[in-house]
Amino acid sequence: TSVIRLADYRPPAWSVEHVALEFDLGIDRTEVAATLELVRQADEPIRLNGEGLELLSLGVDGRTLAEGEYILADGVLEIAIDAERCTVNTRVAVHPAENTAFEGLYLSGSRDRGFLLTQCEAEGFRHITFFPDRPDVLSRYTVTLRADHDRFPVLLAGGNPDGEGVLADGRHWARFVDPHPKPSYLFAVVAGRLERISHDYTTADGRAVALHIWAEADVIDRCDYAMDSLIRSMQWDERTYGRNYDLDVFHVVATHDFNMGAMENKGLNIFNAKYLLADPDSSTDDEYRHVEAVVAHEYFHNWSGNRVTCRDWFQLSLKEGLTVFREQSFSADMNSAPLKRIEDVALLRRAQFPEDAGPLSHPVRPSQYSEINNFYTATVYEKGSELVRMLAGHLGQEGFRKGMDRYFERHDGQAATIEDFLTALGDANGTDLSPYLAWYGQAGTPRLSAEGRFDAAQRRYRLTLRQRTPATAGQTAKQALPIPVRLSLFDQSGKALPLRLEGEAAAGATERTVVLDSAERGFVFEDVDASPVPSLLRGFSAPVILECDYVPGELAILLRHDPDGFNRWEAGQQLAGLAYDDCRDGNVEGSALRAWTEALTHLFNDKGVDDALLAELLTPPGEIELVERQAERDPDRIRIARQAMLRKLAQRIGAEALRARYAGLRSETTAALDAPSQARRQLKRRVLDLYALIQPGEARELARAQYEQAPGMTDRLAALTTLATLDAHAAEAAIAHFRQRYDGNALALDKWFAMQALLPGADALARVQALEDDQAFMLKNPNRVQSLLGSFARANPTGFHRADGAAYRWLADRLVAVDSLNPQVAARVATAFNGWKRLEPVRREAAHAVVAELASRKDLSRDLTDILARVAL
Ligand code: B3K
Ligand code: ZN
Repeated sequence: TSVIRLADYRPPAWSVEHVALEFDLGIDRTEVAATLELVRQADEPIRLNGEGLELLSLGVDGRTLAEGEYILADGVLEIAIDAERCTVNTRVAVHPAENTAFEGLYLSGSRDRGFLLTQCEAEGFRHITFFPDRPDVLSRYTVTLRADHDRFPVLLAGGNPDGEGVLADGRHWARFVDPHPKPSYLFAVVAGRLERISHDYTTADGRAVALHIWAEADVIDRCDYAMDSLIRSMQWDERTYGRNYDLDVFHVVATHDFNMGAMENKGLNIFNAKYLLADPDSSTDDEYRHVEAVVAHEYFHNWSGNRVTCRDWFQLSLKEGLTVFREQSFSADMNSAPLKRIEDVALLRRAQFPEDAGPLSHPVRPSQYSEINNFYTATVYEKGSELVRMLAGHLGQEGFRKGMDRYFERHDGQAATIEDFLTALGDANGTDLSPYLAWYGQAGTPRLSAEGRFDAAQRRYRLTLRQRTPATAGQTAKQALPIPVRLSLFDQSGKALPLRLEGEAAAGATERTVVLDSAERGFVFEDVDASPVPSLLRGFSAPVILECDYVPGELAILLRHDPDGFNRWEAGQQLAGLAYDDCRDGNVEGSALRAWTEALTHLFNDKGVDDALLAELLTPPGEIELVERQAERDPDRIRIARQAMLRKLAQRIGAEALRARYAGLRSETTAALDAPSQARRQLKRRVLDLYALIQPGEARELARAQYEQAPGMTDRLAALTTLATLDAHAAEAAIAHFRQRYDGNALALDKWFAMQALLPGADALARVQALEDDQAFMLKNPNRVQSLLGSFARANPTGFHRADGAAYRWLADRLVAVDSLNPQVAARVATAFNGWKRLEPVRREAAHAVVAELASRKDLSRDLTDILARVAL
């Protein structure tokens, strides 16, 4: 397969000033006529991308080209021409109902009731028409849709409406004009039977905007929370970044058939229903927050992505890292900032750190790819956001806003690079941010080690910071990066000390940021009376792994006294890691295990601790994160050790206290969505799960009762999970009840599949195989595949990594089947093989055989082949 390299970037040889598209829509066959106004930029032929298109006619400046006057090969239509400008006309046919890859124009739902829609990012537009399908070609679009009125009553495209009318034979038409030049990946159309909810919005700069959320009739009553989230997102971007919406209409459409979360098409966002629909009876609290976050994310792209887009796909994080950062800030403002930070850091560690440590590791700005769709990764998104966060921290709130204003002003209507971004932020603040560029080009998670030495005679504390980044796949030489370390020093009573660095006149705040910009540096703090406890990397000020030889008692001090919720949690996570080491080593009397259980018991009994924070504190790092603490990776042993530490904690808190707390939380049960109610539900779940470790019989009865009386999905699904984890057989009746209660509710059924796919242990595979026979299971729906295959392979370590390799062989077989329908989804699930090399020898051998066999096949898609080739290396 051919490799695309950043170093080979060349500007487009022809630009497209205007494109007029006319669609004659049909489920089996759609014809697309395109008129491109091209302008020469370099001495080269016109090259248009096109894949899977049936070319019906081709003309230049009104003259039909004969065969021989153009070359059509390898997905490129080449036309040699002398003129400086020209008009190219093409007419092609495509076949939406046959498109199971969900890229380009395809059918969502059934033939007789479903609707047509498009997905273009990254390179789907070339499946619709011939075009220079690259993000640095920005054009104005006029789109005309024609279709049968009864079958396709609603016709939508991005841009402002520009007329509609009736045609002969029961057909109708609608036209849309988008005044903002955009790249082809932001193009979208939707056509079919859809209902809508609407809201009249006025932007801060006075534009009247009609907001419409569209969905099929059976789910339209579940769109209100999305509309509420959209309005709050628009107001937040006006307030926080001074960014206003820029068209007269904004459409959002829900589909059950989508390869990813959602898509920011200009003026016509399209959402996976999972991230748009919400109601208390079928959505959990987490899902409500996801809807809010994804609606915001796609809306924020209107500026960070659409008005300023990417020059090439290597710059993907320019829009994605930045937009994730904006979305995270929004969610922090809407909810609790420390809890949001906990959630984000936990996700980074669970999803990005393993990616960065394995064969699929790549820099936030990759230097090469063979399939760009495989680079919509946790590294580009989540680590990319962490890099923006470091820049924002460096500039401060006001400076960052000034820098963003400059970036949007300077690059509005352009396709920009990551250098452009850093330069604009730096210029607006009179500072040079280029040292941070190194973060974008270097893969791997830096290890930050910290060593403190207290000098009683001098009343000084010397903190030595060092950094080192281990070699990653294909990148062995690593350089030192600028690592901002926000820190405080606490005395033994838990009081934060005013900080004065050597050479400074007076002590300042109790928290400050130092930057480690070389391999090693020492920082000397003056006027320190006793050996302090350092609190480092506060707020997770850089995406690194901190290595600091804390004794458990020091972490216990931070866990109890740190006034910041995030740092408290972080101290707890570090202490839990040490407690895990004790359990792993069979050291049940270990001092870390004791310190952890004691500190948490103390917090459990402290009525001043917020319910949601307590629930987080009671959750140690998950099985996937803990593999890092294991030389020989055996998921069964990891689970056993983790369960053992949790049982110790439950014993230390005590059955009586757990039961009483559960009863208290239970008595306040409602389905209300306010933060305290959500927090109670979350804590109740943690408490019941701890209780189940020491009183399984009683916990089962409590879970059963909670399932039956649950007022909403959060309590219902939590109870079902607890019940099934305790004893899958005893949970059968409840599992069957849930299945029947939600028959026909696709999103609820996805949770039902996922819940069972995640049940730990060697019999998980048999359970998953039985679920494949359920009537509601289908390989052609990405959400269903993710909920059963994806959950099992990516998030059920003891189930997937069965020592006999049976689950590996089963997954390989399914991947081939999924790949023949939908390569993007197959490739995503295949990343489950990411960590096979570091498994213990028996599992490693089993996985190796399967991965090598798969990787040698010649009949797989480019998407899946690329993942397998890198994983197998
Ligand atoms: N930009 C889209 C992702 C497109 C993925 C293409 N394979 C969603 C988002 O990040 O907002
Ligand atoms: Zn995005």
